[in-house]
Amino acid sequence: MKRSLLYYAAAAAACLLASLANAAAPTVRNGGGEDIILQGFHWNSSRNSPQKWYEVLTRMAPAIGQDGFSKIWLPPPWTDQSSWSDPAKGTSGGGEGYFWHDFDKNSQYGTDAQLKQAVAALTSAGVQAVYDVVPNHKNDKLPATLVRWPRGYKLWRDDCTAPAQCDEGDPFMNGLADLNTASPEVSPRFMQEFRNLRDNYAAKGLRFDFVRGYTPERVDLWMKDFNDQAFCVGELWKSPGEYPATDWRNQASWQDALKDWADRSHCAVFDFALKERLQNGGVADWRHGLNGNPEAAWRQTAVTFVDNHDTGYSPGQYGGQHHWALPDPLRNLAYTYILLSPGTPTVYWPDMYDWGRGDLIRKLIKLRKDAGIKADSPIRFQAQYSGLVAATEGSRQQVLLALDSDLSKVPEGFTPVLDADGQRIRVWLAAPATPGAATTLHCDNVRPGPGQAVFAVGAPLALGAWDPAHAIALQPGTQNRWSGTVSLATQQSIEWKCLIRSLSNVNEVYWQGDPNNRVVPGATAESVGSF
Ligand code: 7SA
Ligand code: CA
Repeated sequence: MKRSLLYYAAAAAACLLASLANAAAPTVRNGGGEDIILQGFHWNSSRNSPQKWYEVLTRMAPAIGQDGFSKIWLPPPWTDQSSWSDPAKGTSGGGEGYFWHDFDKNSQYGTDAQLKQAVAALTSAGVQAVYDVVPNHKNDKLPATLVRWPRGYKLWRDDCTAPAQCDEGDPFMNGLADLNTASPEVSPRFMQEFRNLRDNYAAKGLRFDFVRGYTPERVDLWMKDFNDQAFCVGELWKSPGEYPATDWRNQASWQDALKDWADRSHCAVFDFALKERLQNGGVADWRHGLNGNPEAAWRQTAVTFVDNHDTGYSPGQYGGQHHWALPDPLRNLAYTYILLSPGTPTVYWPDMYDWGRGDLIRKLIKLRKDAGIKADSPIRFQAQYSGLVAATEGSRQQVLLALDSDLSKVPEGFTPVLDADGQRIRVWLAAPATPGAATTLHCDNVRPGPGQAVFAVGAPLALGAWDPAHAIALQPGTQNRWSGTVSLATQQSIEWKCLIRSLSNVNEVYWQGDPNNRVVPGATAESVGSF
């Protein structure tokens, strides 16, 4: 049968649409990778007085926009009239939104009308609203009108003979407040409320609380209904040791568990792998966050932060919760790192507007935006230096940062742009680097003495910028040849030399004679120098 021309045109159009749809379907709903997020509250914001918190947000909206934030993470909008006290710790609280009992938006943060006013002011300042939502549990002790789930019919976790039948994840505390998110009554009711936030409260994204308490697939289902392209981020705060011994994640890294959740939910995820390194590692170990992963597909899922309303201090009552606070001397370094590296950075309200770090953070936000740093930007760490030395490839500029580092020489072409905290923070800019190529360097005819070894030193940062103390160590081969492979920027001629250097004294150095060795990385895969 002869097919009409129309048939083939229609088929081609269908293919094109399918490919466009595919292209449009996000691998991860991270907002496009250029966001800078402000956490728009702290632990005591619901107790703010005399102004209600939503009034503070309305007043601050223009400044928040001018400071360069593209999104604001708002507290849970649902009414929470709970109150609790912990005599052992001498603390009390409630009303922060995480033990809500109804979808009513008149909360401790302000009235429904004040919420709409705040979001309107933020939207006109160019700041999109991301709402914190808490589907894992609700306070069933208080009467509700908009959400009525009577006990029974497997709507609650504790409604089942085997609670696991009515819960897709962990319980919050003893689980008595946990909802059965898989129930055909519960899941659609949340979809309806998320659409309400989208249509009537300008919700452009959602922050999912306590995602350990339900499945990532549930979050994906809700996001497909809310807006398949919109930003979402999950709070998966669960150390490997908290998974059952039989669960693969018990033996995996924080990064692996976070990436698994992001892959299954197609949402971004707070970078608790970085937070764990900030807390327990040295500055050099900060490279091991999800945002510093060698793969762009991993980096782009990370939403980085220094502290939040749980981990950090908060102005006011008891100083907030401070479960896992980063000590003050490291905070400016940590903000420099997250704002000048991949992932989507989040700034904690008090650091910006209460504790005087705003000027530095504004400078860092401007540097990030001018350089064109995005969630999936490449980043190269130079481990031969102390502290953290990293070069982030923005689309417009290369940003070199040195934190608590002994880096002393920088290559030509790098312009210093920031020097803070008594030289603990240094930042340079350079033209975008060309892609790197693995290049093997050989040094021939070398006879290092006892306690000596052979190194390669040269103009690029990766070869120590001609500083013997940060040259690259080579490995011994055969016939007095020592070799090493390093990634070097292509499309340019690079000069380098062989060195014999004492292992115990970086100043005891024997240089290869002139001329310098030359190589054009990418054009040739190796280069030989000889003593
Ligand atoms: O310890 C910190 C870290 O140290 C590091 O060295 C460790 C880390 O692993 C380690 O390497 O992190 C651990 O500790 C974290 C903090 O507890 C854990 C983390 O998994 C664990 O590894 O994080 C969990 O707790 C956070 C607060 C959660 C995380 O998702 C979760 O993983 N954060 C979010 C969740 C909630 C709850 O929605 C919010 O909690 C956070 O703001 C939000 O960001 O059920 C009825 C009921 C009974 O079950 C109880 O017995 C009864 O007492 C009700 C009553 N519970 C009350 C609580 O006792 C009271 O504290 C409840 C109604 O109100 C309060 O609960 C607060 C909670 O304290 C507060 O943090 C809740 C509701 O108001 O709001 C907040
Ligand atoms: Ca649960």
